[in-house]
Amino acid sequence: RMLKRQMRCRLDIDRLNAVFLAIYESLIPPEEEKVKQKQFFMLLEKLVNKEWPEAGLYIYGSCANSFGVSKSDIDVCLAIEDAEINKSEVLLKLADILQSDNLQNVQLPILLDIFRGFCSCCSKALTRARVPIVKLMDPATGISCDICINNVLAVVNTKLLRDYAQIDVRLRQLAFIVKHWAKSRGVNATYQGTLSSYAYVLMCIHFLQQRRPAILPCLQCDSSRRMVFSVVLPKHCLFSLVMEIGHTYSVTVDDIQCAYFDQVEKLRGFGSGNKETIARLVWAFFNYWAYSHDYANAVISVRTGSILSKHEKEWTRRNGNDRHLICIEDPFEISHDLGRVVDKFSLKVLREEFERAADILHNDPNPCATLFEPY
Ligand code: 3AT
Ligand code: MG
Repeated sequence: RMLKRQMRCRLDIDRLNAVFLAIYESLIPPEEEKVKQKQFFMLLEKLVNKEWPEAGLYIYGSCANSFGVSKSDIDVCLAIEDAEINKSEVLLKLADILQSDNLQNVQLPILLDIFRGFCSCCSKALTRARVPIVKLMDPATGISCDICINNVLAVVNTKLLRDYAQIDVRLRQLAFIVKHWAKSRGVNATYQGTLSSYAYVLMCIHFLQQRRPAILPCLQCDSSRRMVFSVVLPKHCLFSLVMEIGHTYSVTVDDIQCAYFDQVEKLRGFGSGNKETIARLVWAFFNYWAYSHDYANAVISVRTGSILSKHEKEWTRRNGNDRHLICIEDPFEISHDLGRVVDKFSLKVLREEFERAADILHNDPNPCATLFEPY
């Protein structure tokens, strides 16, 4: 009877696959939007290079990590290699440049705000200096953009996420659905104690690393490690490949060494031994966070491709405003728990939302409508 129930459940869940894929497709930004973002970025680059010829301008966050849905804001980092710089002064200068008409025949971006609050990616910065940002809007396209200074770690973690996304399309599909759910249900706001989009994407990567067979590898694992994986070729031939995965990419940022295997084109097909559909993965993701995750002891770690213990990370008690109630290790800044914004009230909200999502997928006759219902 159990087997029958599981089989029925499998059929029911897989029936939802087309619906989830359609939602995913509808969220992908159209090509023309990407082109406009690029043009806007090139305009910014021109303006910035005139004043700081040595500086680099980088897009990070969802417009560059391939997890951006249509109409996302652009996150931009201005990298200036000068230890002495005063970030606020640079941003004031930048604001000045953006307001003065020093490019002919170009519609300049509108400066919306300069503020010293938290940049979206630095809500972690409770113990660090607050990061000032400039907010802009391109009048021609309505594109909004946040610029901050020297947030190079975010540029590097953006690359890591983008590289993971190239290995198996199910990561991008799952993360789009999870982000869409989190935004619809109001659980994607670090200032309210819920999780950032970055944290949700890491949860998805970790989850796919844990499937059996694994859908994603661990790109940061020791350079000495060999990776064995199966590739299913047409006509169902199964090949086992053994690959040495050394650290082909390595940079040091703020004294943190960021190294991993980034030749991801060699890993396409890594997850092909696992045939789980996107609908099944969405259901299993919510089920994991609703009913299987060990909130009392576990830390999810994309860096090691495993679950660590709070004990070994010394994340067993509250430290100032940082709590460790849901623990997500940053892949590079490993002392940084992305869950530290979550307090006991917002944890309850989060867990209830995970349970709600899992139960809807299990029982609701029309789950997709209910799942994304605005809260
Ligand atoms: P949205 O589509 O804008 O919701 P996003 O991926 O752009 O998603 P955020 O705007 O929250 O996510 O953050 C922008 C980037 O900043 C994403 C990631 O590269 C970096 N980032 C965000 N939060 C953190 C964090 N707590 N620690 C380190 N890097 C972070
Ligand atoms: Mg963003």
